[in-house]
Amino acid sequence: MRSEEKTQEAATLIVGLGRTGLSCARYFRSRGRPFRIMDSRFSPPALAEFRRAFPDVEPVLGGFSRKEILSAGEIVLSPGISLATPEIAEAVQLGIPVIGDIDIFSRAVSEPVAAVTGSNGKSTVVTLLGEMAREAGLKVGVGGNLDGRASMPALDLLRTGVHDLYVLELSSFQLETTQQLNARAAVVLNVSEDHLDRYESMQQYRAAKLRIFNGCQYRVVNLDDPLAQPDTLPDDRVLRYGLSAPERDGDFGVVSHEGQRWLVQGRRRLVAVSELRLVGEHNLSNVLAALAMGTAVGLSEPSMVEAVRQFRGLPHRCQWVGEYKGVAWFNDSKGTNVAAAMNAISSVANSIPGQVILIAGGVSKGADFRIMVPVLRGHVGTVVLIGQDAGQLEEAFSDVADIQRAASLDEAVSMAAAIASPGDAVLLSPACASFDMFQDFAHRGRVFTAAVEALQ
Ligand code: UMA
Repeated sequence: MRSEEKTQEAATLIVGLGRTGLSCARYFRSRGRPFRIMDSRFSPPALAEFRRAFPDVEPVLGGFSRKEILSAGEIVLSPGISLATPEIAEAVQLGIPVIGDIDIFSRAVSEPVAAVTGSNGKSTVVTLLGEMAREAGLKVGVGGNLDGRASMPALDLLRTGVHDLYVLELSSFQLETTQQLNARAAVVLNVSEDHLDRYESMQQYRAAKLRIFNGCQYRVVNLDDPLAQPDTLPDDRVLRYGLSAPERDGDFGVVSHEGQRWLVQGRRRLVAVSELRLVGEHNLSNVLAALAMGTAVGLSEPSMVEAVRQFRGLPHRCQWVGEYKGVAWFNDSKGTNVAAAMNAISSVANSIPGQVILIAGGVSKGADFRIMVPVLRGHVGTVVLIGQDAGQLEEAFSDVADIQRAASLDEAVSMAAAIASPGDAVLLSPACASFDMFQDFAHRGRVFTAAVEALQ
């Protein structure tokens, strides 16, 4: 065998040609490292972009070639592919190193990394933490698992220059292949059933999440969720948070003081709950997690508190849009099913003195809207209905709320504005899909936001 062939065979093999695979390819090329790339699909999502950027590399497509995999010097596995995939498991058994993009990332950076995982709330905490760092004047790179137009896989963050701090959202899939993250601060927000199609048990899923603490300096611990806590904790470099009054001076928690609830560290009041634009108890927990993480990476308290006050939430998820004439407006266009809409209604209702005016409707997907009646009762005075299945929602809700019908979302916003009184909130949480009137939920949310902003 000629020596160049031998080198090529033993090269790094990237498995997966999605966003992660592409980011790994770019990274290796920028370092002059040869690589091969494979995907089990014939037409993986990043193929066209890959071919444009790397015309000299022919991807192996349409299956996992055992021969290619077992002759690789090192395998970089994309998060969507399980380590239990037979060809990958065989490679592991043969001692071929199988790593992920996060391992490569953590070896490449010397700046501090704040790492966040959990079953729920990851994106909120990561986005808020990024805002806190920006408010503190840092150049911050925010990415990882985080979904959305502006977000980047971890390695792509390195292409946008050196940052003072990296804030990564990490999934259990990414953590499976992460040996030593060495984060400055890490948190598991919560652990609840998820991805059990990939894991044999909750224990296995939880174990993947807890790998986030490998080699980290500061562990941030949620006192309210035992499953999210590491099995052993050192005595120092632990920051704790929870929704109760703090037991220890450095803990973050919630207290009542003169009729107001406050987020506190120890006995120090940081920000009143009424000042937050985020709604729902789960979000108080998310804000406390971000405060603890920010403290661990050395952000100043005034910048963190200011960012908390300004934070409107993630786009289309119970996002605060504005307050006009004493009425708060929320965009929960991502509430495309009954369960999501019910959560949004109770979160908003519990954060305001008045009633909720709900804008709902669209494509019902066969849902049973009567399930929502107990949540509507006492909280929702009027429902303004839009979309093709408005009749089904009217039938379910007409005993508990006033029903209005609107021909468009713009009209629904005008009707809601005319009905609402100071202290009320108008919430778009459709409990339905959007494709009868919009391209997708994000388009629906943008139309809503523009209509609300036009009220001014
Ligand atoms: N796949 C194949 N064959 C392959 C490679 C992938 O069938 O050879 C399938 C996978 O089974 C999966 C899909 O393709 O269903 C995507 O897998 P991928 O690893 O190529 O995904 P990427 O495009 O690299 O995106 C991944 C994350 N996706 C997953 O973990 C499934 C993205 O998180 C993440 O934003 C991105 O890396 C950058 O870091 C998305 C996600 O849904 C938002 N994450 C899950 C979640 O949040 O619940 C974990």
